[in-house]
Amino acid sequence: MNRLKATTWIGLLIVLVWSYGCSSSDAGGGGGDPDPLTDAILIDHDSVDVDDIPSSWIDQARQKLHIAYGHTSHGSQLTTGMAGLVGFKGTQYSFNSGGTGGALDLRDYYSDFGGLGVANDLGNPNRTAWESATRTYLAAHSEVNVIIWSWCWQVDGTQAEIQQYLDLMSGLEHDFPNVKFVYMTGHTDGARLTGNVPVRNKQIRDYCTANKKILYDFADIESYDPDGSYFGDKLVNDACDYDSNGDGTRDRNWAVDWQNAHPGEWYDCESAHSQPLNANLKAYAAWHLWARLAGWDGR
Ligand SMILES: [Ca+2]
Repeated sequence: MNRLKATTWIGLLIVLVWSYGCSSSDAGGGGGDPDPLTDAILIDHDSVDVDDIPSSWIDQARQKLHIAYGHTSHGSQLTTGMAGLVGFKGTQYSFNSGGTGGALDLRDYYSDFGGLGVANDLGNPNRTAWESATRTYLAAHSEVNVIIWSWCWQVDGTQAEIQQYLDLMSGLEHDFPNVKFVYMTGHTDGARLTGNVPVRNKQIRDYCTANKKILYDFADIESYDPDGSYFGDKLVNDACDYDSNGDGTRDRNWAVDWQNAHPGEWYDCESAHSQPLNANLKAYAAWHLWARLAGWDGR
C-alpha cells in the first residue's frame, strides 16, 4: 500500500515537472519552434483569401514565429501589402521587427539583409552571398525560426543557377533543423509559358513539391485575379499587364480591371512595379504562409 502510494506520488511529481518544463519553455517565446514538416507547404493563388485563415492560427503565428526576410523591390510587395492590411482588416495583422506589443516578429530587410553589408536579395550582389549572410545572421540570432528570401529579376538564370539556389537552401535546412526556410519563385516577366522565367519558376515549384519544401509561389500568385481568372498564358508581367486578345501585345491590366469592378474590396498600398491589388494578394498569401508555419493545416 505504502509502496503504491509512493509510486503514485513519484508519477504525479514527474507529470508536474514535465508540464512545468513545457509551459516555461513556451513562455520563453523564442523556444517555440514550428513543428516538423510532413508534407510540402505550397502557398499560391489558392492561398489568397485572408478570411479563410482561422484567427486562432493568426494568433499562433504572432506567438511562435520569428521571421527574417531578405528582399529588394519586388519582394517588398509582401510587406507593403502587409502594412496596408493592418488598416484594412485590423491590428490582428500587425507586425514589426522584434514582435513588440503582441505583433508578428517580422524583421523586414529591404536590401542589406540583417545589416551585415553582405546581400540584398537572392541574386544581388551575386547568387551565393544571401546564403553566407543567412548563416552569419542565424549564428547571431538563435531566436529566429523562419528565413525567407525573394528574387529581383534573377530567377531569369540558367537551369544550373536555379539548381544552385535549391542546393544552397537544402544545405541551410540541413544545418539549421530548427529553422523553416521558405523558397520563392520569381515575378512574372511577360514571357510565354515556354520562356525562361516560367520554366525556371516551374523548376523551383517542381523541386519544392517533390521534396516537401515550403514554397511561396510569387509568380503563381500574380498569374490569377481574386476570382481565379488565369493570365499566366497571356504574356502577363509584374505590372499585371496582359494580352487579352492573343495578338502578342499587352493591352489590358487584370489588377486595374478587378480594382475598378470591386470598389471597397481591396485597399490602396505601395506595390513596387505593380498595382495595389497585387500587393494585397501577396499580403493575404503571406498570412496564409505564417499561419501554416505556425501549424495550421490550411483546410
Ligand atoms: Ca493584345
